[in-house]
Amino acid sequence: MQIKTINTQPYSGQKAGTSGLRKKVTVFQQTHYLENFVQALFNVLGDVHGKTLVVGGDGRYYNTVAIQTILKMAAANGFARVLVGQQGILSTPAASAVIRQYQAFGGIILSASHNPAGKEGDFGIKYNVSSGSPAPEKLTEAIYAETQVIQNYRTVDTADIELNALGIQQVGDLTVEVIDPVTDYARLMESLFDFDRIRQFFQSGFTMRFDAMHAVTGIYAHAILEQQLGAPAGTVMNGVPLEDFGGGHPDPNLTYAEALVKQLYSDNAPDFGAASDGDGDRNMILGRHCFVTPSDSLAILAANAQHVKGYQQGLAGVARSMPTSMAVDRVAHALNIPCYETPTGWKFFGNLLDAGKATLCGEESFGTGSNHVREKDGLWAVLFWLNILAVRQQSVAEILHEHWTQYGRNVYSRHDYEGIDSAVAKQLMTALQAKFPSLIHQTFKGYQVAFCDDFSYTDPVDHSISTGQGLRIGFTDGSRLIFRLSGTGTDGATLRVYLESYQTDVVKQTQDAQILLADLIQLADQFANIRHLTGREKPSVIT
Ligand code: G16
Repeated sequence: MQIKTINTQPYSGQKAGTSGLRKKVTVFQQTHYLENFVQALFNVLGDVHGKTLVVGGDGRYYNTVAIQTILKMAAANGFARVLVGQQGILSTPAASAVIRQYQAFGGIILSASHNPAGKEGDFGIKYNVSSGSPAPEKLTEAIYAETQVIQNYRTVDTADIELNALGIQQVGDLTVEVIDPVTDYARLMESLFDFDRIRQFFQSGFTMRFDAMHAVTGIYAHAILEQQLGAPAGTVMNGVPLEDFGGGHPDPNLTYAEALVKQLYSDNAPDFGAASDGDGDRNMILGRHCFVTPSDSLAILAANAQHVKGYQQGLAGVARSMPTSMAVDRVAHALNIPCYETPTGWKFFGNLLDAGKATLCGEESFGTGSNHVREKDGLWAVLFWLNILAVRQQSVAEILHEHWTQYGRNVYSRHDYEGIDSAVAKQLMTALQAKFPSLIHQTFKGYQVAFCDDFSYTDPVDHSISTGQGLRIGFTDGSRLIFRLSGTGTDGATLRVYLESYQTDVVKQTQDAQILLADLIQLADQFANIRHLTGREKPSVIT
């Protein structure tokens, strides 16, 4: 088969954000845009002869077009084998699991996660290394540098590869194996959780709704929840993956998973509700008339890990991203295990997991996971909760409230201002940081400022340093205000304001977070001048 070398010119801005390169589909459709990025990646990887690559995506518009391009380029660049999900499908955690199981050299995941899909929507590409972890910053920076000097790319002249039928095909010297996207992942889940017990739990009348939001987890949830665990048909809603995710925004939060939330707060609500995102790595947990914040969910999983077979030998440690509430820190303290605080982005957990320093990790952005893969894992979190519920035979609300009684409640909320002008967003952050010296040690509404900084992180394993990871204002009672610009959006900028206080009064604990945080919400506006600078009266999303 003839290898063709095609001349090209660099595109500016092929820089990975919090999780890979995410752009509008129309940007990816530009001549050689995807090819440039993929060749830059292959150039940085060096000699890939004899190596195995995993390829798959969340099924959004442009997924299979991109996969055909990548397979042909993989053949031309010398890979020996590519494992690709049937119809080009692999959820992000499943891709991580497959990379690990088959000891692949790495994997390419096509996804823009929770960002909307379709012709006018977003597309994305990211590379995961042999541990199954998203590429570290050193690698993403090297890829970016390569995109800026790229002169040509290599591909082969061949017909499209058949992605619908399972099995092996040859593309020149490259072996392409189309694999079932669910099988390996489902087996891994069965090794971690007590499927028999969960099956009995469903048989005893326990009810749940899982909202796949017309995205990739539909396939996994139908197979695992309904077929393997015997949940009644209809448990999975919006379970047919669509190229445009049904026109929705597959972000499992209280705003975008509104239909599910309504069901859980209705008179005949099921016992348990959960949702996942576009590529299956996020999760939202709901009980009857109750919402569990991702930060609380992480703390509860850590506190109950002894009930779950895959984790009952104990946790080596836990890790959370900096803006995630400190609820899990309290559990770690009680368990006498370390708790690590990392910048936002799952890639920062990779070294801790590889080094055996952390077993469970989580982020406020609806991400929870463990050392079973190197990505956050939506369905895994749902199964973890199901296992705990089946063992404890209590409702979600009972478990949550007992947790708060024991550890206190880290009252938490995130306010997002989406699609604001990028220049305004930068100005807001610069002005806020400039104010820090005037805030330190001052008292506002009874909150005394203990520290203000721009979070930076030194990785305890490879000692790499990441700076500029979010502005923090910490108060003497442990409350925090954090300001960060999103690294995943494609429209203007998104300002995220994270609010946290600590409440030990068991009566107050059950009040609405927005009420408990009212003073901090006002202080955030006072310090950062949000309404004035953005012209927004209120956030676009509150979680
Ligand atoms: C990605 C990363 C997450 C991170 C999130 C934050 O999530 O994988 O680790 O917490 O971005 O996004 P932002 O920078 O917008 O706050 P995902 O699900 O989009 O891959």
